[in-house]
Amino acid sequence: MRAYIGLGSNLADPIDQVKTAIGNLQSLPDSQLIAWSSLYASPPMGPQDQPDYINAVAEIETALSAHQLLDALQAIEQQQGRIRKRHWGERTLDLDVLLYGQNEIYDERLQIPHPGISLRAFVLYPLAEIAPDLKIPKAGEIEQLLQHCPRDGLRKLEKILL
Ligand code: ROI
Repeated sequence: MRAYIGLGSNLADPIDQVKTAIGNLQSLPDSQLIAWSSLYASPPMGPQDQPDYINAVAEIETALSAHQLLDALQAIEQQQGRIRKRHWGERTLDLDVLLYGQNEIYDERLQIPHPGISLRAFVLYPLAEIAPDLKIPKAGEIEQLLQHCPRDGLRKLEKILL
């Protein structure tokens, strides 16, 4: 299955956190890292008294189920010493399953497509960079969503090499 993963960090050297996490995605079991976006800096969504975020999106091909993938992503978060201080607050590393094929999954652990996708510049722009022709279940063509999504202070940084 083709899956897209959102990465975000605003604590403990966020650029390094996101780079390390993309490297760790290369070691996901039964999966292959296909593509990853540039890094982006974005003002915090949520409480404003927290540092800017570094965001990126990665594409994988995986034989894991969506829930197995979530488990594996949470293991990476833990391995990188995840700290989350408050709801909608600063965190060392967030890894979200944005899309899992064209599947729609809604349960206690997973909401796919991720509910934030179509409104969050820090998800949509990096996602469109690596998948410009993507169709998002329930939301539509990414090209169309982009046109209605202001950049909200999003800044494109470097493309990282692994
Ligand atoms: N804000 C930005 N800019 N980037 C994020 O990744 C991010 N993640 C979050 C909340 C707290 C909603 N705000 C964010 O979880």
